[in-house]
Amino acid sequence: MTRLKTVDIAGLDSMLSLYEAELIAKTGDDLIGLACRAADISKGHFQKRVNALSIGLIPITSGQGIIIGFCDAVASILSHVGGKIFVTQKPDVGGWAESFERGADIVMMADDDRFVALNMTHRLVVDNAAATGRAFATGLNMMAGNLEDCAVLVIGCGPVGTSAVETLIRIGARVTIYDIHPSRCRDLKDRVNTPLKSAIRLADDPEPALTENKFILDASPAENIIKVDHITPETYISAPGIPLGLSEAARLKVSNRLLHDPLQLGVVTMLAMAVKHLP
Ligand code: PYL
Repeated sequence: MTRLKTVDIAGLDSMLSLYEAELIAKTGDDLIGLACRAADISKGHFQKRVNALSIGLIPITSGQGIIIGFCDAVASILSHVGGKIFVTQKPDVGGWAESFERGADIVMMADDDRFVALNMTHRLVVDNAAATGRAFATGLNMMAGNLEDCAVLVIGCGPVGTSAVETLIRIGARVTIYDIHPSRCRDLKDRVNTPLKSAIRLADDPEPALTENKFILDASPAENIIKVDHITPETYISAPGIPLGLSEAARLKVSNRLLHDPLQLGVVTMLAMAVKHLP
């Protein structure tokens, strides 16, 4: 998983309204709408439960340590969609103690390997990678109109790509997967939990796959893997991968038929998945 840098999330809070207006223009719905569709819950269920929730964000110092602005960026996204959000004064154990003292219903934190939302009352764990894969696959489906029976290329067979493939198969898309490490493609196909896994095609060369597929989900950290010649007027790209895998010319050519953000869609979808089973 690529580690975000402070520069990736700088100004995210002040740009949220503009970001959401662009999301509505691309997909027809806002952050809550897309996240609820990705989590398969109603907006009413989400808003009724989220408004009653207290959510604690705990900075974590393990591994490469704290990313300046990370917890504040997550807090600004969550505040944008509802709920009582706080970032703990202390990191790690002190943050856990504060979350309990302040009665947090959900606690969120990230180390170098995982970013999770923990539902304290129902002992549920929601992983950002799983939520992000669902969100960006759902967003691609919304941008494109309907991906049922459509060919979709997924680049990157890690946790985000795996979740995206499962979501796309549930939607009824015909999925081709590519990863720079072929074994990861085979592992994904073995790991994907769907009876339709046999329908997944494996690409060993990205070039023909990028030329043949008009619908692309890039869940890889590869830079400049999607080039201007791969873009047609019918191309739609959903790109949870960081950094963005399009060349500058490709990004300009695909115009607004591109979904990409460092945190927004995955964080709101985590929250939707965390409240899904609340009574
Ligand atoms: C969750 C993000 C999305 C993309 N990459 C993931 C990442 O950067 N993970 C590392 C997060 C570290 C956070 C740090 C802190 O500030 O608490 N431990």
